Amino acid sequence: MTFRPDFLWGGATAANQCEGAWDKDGKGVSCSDICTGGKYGQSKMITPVLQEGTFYPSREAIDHYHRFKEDIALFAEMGFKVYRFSINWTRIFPNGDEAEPNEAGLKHYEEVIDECLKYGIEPLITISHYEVPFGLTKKCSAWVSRDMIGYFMNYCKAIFERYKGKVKYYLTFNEINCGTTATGSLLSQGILNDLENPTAFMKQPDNPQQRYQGLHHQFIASAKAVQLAHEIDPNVKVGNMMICGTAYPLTCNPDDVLKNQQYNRIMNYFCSDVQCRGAYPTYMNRYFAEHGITIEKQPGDDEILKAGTVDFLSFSYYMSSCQSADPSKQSGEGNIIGGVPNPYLETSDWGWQIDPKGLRYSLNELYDRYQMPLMVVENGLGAKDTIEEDGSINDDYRIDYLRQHIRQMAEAVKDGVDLMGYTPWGCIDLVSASTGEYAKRYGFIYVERYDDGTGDFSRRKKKSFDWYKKVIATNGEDLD
Ligand code: BGP
Repeated sequence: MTFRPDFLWGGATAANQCEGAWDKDGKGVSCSDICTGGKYGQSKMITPVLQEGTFYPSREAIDHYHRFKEDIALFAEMGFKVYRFSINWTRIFPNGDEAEPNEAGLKHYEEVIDECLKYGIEPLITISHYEVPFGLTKKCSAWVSRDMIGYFMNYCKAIFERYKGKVKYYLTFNEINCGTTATGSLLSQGILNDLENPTAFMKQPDNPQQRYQGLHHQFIASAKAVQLAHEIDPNVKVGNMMICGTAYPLTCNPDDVLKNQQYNRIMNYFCSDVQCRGAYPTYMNRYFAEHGITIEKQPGDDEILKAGTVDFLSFSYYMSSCQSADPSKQSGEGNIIGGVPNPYLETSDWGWQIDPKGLRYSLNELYDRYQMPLMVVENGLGAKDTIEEDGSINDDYRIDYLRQHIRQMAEAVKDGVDLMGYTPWGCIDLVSASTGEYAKRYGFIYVERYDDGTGDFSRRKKKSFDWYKKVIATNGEDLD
């Protein structure tokens, strides 16, 4: 058997992309709630002042808030061992800065957790997945301010205490390294400097000084959360979560190789170096100096980072890219991680380059570097699905994508990587984070909801549903 017997097969979602019920039971407004719908090639908009008559996909999303029992029953039918979901911070602290948590929010997630446990599914909770309270953006520019650490710790304390004994696995910040790019400003860090006018999501004004200071605060908050979780319940394991944007040098020209090394350091390693090793890597000193960035630290910060390293490393993996030192090489459109297209790879309908072997390569690189258990907590193919006349959805392209990636995970395990689990993204169709649309579907379960606001939210199994069920039942041995 290739995968360990307790391998955590499952699926992943995030509250802002699936729950809907955006203003129910005392929930406040999150940074995702001010984003409109968009589509490939047409950026969604950030509207700090909500606009009447505009389509905001997170308002209803796929109504998982009201239908979680039906959805978890379907996950159980596939044999899930784990369900990765996020708690929407604004259900627990609507503006982020209240003294007491909102009981209705705590109760809701307790019901979700209990429903998972009923089927023997481990809840894996992302504490912050693109759901920074917009109240904190307005109050203090969110993670730019050190006050955020206190607000975040109140939130962590409330959920760690409430779910003690029920939840074993937490992730602190989804794709924390998004904060190394301008695209992460709002969703990852809650930074929005113009609070009056709409801004295109794909063209957010960039302020690296703010982003890197924000990251420092997130590192401290994450380290403190790891310690607090262990104090409250020593059985809990806390992981970090990064977007794994593996890059290759476009050519063997040493200039490309160096460019690529630098890219990988900033994009892929910086945050994990801090969170897994407990200290800033030395290569950042030069980067900060050359980019005019000064990180304001307080006495004791270095000790906090050392004491709060994570128990495991988790990451999303969708694609890879190439780096070139030649400025005439154009960046690939749609590849959110940027970079030059790889001539050896195929590209999805949304411009993401499909690279299963890159997953094996990345798992090996990460394991060699950190020697800690790894978990692939997002992976999948965003694609258009069609309902056939007989009602079936034959998503062979998705099965093929997942099969190839699981094969490469198996190779990595044979290479010696300690892999804990796999939770493909959007195990049920949901709203896309980058484009804000329903049409980009990832699920094993189809949801009848469309970008024009029609659809009754009903669920139906795709062909991949039974395929994944068999994969889980055979612990990844039968991928046909
Ligand atoms: C990651 C996010 C998810 C998810 C996924 C797919 O970046 O953590 O929230 O959405 O990517 O991306 P998209 O929805 O843009 O296709």
